[in-house]
Amino acid sequence: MRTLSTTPKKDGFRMPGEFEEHDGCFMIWPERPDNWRLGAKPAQKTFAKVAKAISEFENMTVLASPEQYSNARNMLDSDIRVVEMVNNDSWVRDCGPTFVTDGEVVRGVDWEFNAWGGLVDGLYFPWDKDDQIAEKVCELERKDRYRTNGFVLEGGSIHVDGEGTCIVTAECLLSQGRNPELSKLSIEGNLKEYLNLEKVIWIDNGIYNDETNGHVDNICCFVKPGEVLLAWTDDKDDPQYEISKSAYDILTNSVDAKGRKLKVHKMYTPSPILITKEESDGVDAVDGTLPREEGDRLAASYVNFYIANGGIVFPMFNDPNDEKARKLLEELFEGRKVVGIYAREILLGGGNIHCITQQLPKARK
Ligand code: KQY
Repeated sequence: MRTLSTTPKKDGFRMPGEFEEHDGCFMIWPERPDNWRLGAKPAQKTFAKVAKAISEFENMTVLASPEQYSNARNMLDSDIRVVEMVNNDSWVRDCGPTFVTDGEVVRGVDWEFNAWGGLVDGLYFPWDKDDQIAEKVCELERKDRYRTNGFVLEGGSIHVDGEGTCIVTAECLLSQGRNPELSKLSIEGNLKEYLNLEKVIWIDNGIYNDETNGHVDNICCFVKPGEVLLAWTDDKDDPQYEISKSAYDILTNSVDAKGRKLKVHKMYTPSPILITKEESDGVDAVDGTLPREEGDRLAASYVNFYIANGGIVFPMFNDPNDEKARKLLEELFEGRKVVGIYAREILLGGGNIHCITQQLPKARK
C-alpha cells in the first residue's frame, strides 16, 4: 500500500454515490461496556443481524478485536469474513477509509480521526486505534491511500451524489473540536480536493441531540443525483421541526454541481425515543466517555439506511412511522429489496446503521 502525497482531485479520483455498485461492506464488532449496555451483548445481536442482511447483497467483512474474534466468528454466518483488528469502538463509517475511484482503481482517503471532537467534545479517549483503522483497511484491501494529516473528518459527516456535489452540516464541520483553525472556505477546499467536488451544500444542523455534532448522514442523504431524502416532523413543538425546516429551505433553494434543482423527499422521524433507566443502568460509567442518562433523547431517524447492491437495510424502532419509511424506500429504490432491522440497540450506543457500515466501491482492476 502506498501513501500518496497528491489528492484525489489531482489524480482524477472521485467519491462515488452510495447507490453505485459495491464490491463489499465493512463493519466493526462492538464491545466496549462504557458505550454499549450489558457488555455489548444486545448490540452484538443487532450488529450480527445488520451484517447478515447486508451479506445477502454483497461481501461483508467484520473487523473484531483479538478478545472478541472468537465470539464474533461464532455469532456471524460463515459467509461473513471476520478479520482481527484492534479498535476503540465500532464506527467504521467514521474512522474507516472513504473510498474514491477513477472508474478502474479504488483508493482510500484516510481522514484524521479524533472521536468526534478530540479533547474539546470528543466521545471517548483515547482514539488512536480507531485512527489507524482506515490505513489498516486499505492495507487489507491493497488500496493506496491519501492521508489528511491535520484535517479531521468522519465519513458520516459527508454525503455525495457521485457527480460533484456533497451535503454537510455547519454544526459538524465548523465544530470547535475538529478543525478550529480552518475557515469554512478552507474546509470546503479540502472536501473539494479529497472527494473531487465542485459544489458543497451546507445545511445548518443535524438531527436534534446527535452526539456527533450533527452528522449529515442521519438527517439527509442522496437517493440518486438530484434527489435527496430529509428527516422530517410536522410537530412544531419538537426542536427537530426548525432544524428540518431550515434544511428543507436550503436544499429546495440549492442547485447541485450539474446545475440541477434538488428534489427533496420528506422522511418522517419516529416519535422521540428516550433512554430508559434499565438501559442507562446497563452502561458502565467511565470518565471521558459520554454518559448515557435515563431520559436522554436519542437521535432517532430513518435516513441512515445502508444502500447495498440489490437492497436497502433500514432501521426500525417499533414506531408507526417504521412502515411509512419502508414504503417510501420501496418507492424511491425500485428494484432493491427493502429490509428492516430493529435498531434501538445501535441508537443506544449513539449511532445508526449508516455509521456502523462502510462500503467498498466496485473496482475494475
Ligand atoms: O457516526 C455516528 N453516529 C457515530 C456515533 C458515535 C457514538 C460514540 N459513542
